[in-house]
Amino acid sequence: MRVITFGTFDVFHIGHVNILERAKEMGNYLIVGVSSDALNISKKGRPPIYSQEDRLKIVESLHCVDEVFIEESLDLKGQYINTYEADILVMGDDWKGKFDQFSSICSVKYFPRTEGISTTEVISQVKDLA
Ligand code: C2G
Repeated sequence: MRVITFGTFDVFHIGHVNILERAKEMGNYLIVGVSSDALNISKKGRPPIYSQEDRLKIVESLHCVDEVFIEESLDLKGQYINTYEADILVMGDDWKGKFDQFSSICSVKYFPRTEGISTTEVISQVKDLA
């Protein structure tokens, strides 16, 4: 089974590893769409800390990840699912319900987020230490 997931994966942390490992357990081939810098600015109103090239390289280096690409737009999700012939779409439950429309082309699963960590919290903790 081919699994696809999406994310920014900025300031890579244990919550990211956990969802990617859980996604891989759903099948045998994991494809990850890494949000472009421009998409991150439009979603979060700020540029990511790490560039899209670096974030792509970090995610690609994980042994649970088989293939990566840059996610240019949230609106292309259906197209990405078809292009990469994904059987299952996995997302964290902060996106719960948001991608249910794709259940006509693949199975859609939401996993609980890892508690107590987020890129925003890490950035703010580092700022406090500086
Ligand atoms: N995540 C998690 N636990 C955390 C933090 C993140 O399980 N503590 C999951 C999110 O739910 C998401 C993935 O890790 O499934 C990537 O998180 P982000 O980098 O924050 O991705 P996001 O900016 O939400 O982009 O098309 C969808 C977007 O590209 C998702």
